[in-house]
Amino acid sequence: SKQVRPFITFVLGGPGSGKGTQCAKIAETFGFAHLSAGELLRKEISSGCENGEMILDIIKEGNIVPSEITINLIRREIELSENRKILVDGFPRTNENRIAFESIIGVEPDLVIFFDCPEEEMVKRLLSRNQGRIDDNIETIKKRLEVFDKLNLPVINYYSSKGKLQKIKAVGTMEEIFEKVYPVFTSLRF
Ligand code: UP5
Ligand code: MG
Repeated sequence: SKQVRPFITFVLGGPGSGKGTQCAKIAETFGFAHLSAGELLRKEISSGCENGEMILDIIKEGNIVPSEITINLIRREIELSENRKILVDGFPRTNENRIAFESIIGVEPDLVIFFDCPEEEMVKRLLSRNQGRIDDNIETIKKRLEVFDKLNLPVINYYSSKGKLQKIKAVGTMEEIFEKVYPVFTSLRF
C-alpha cells in the first residue's frame, strides 16, 4: 500500500551501457516498476507541453535537464504506481540531481546498480540502435560520454563510498549480463 515507503533502486551507467535493457528484465523477473528518466523526458517533448522545447534542446546537446523538472516527473510516476518496488533508470545524472532528489522526495535509494561498460562498446551499441533517437548521432554521443564522465561518475563514486553500489561489468550478451544482475535481487529481503 502507499503507506509503505518505496524500495528505490537507482540504475546508472553510461549511454548505451544497457540500463533500459536490464531494467526491463529486472522489472519482469522481480516485479519492479521501471521508471526511465530519459523516457519520461522524451514523453514530455512529444506531449508538446510548455517545457518540451527546452527539454529537446538540452537532450539534443547531451546536457542535463534541470533537476526540478526530472524529479517532478519521477515523483508523479512513483505516486501513480501501486508498486512499491521502483527502478529509477538513468537518474541521478549529477550530484546536484542527487541532492535535489533527497531533499524533494525525502528518501535515499536502497540500492544503486552501475553498469560498467567500455566506451567503444557503448558507442557501437548506440550507433546501431536505429530507433530514431535525436541524441543517437556521433556528435551527441561524444557529448553524452563527456557529461557522463564529468558529472555522473562522481555520483557513482559517492554511492560506492556509502556502500550502496553494485558494480556490474556490462559486457557480453544481454543474458550474460542479466546472470550477474540476478543474484543482486534474489539476495534482497523486502
Ligand atoms: N544492447 C543492450 N545490451 C546489449 C548487450 N549486452 N549487447 C549488445 N547490445 C546490447 O541499450 C542500448 C542499445 O544497445 C540498444 O539498442 C540495446 O538493444 C543494445 P539500452 O538498454 O537502451 O542502454 P541504455 O543504457 O538505456 O542507453 P540510453 O541511450 O538510454 O542511455 P542514456 O543514459 O544516454 O539515455 P537516457 O534516456 O537515460 O537519457 C537521455 C538524455 O536525457 C540524457 O543524455 C540527458 O540529456 C537527458 N536526461 C536528463 O537530463 N536527466 C535525467 O535524469 C535523465 C536523462
Ligand atoms: Mg535507456
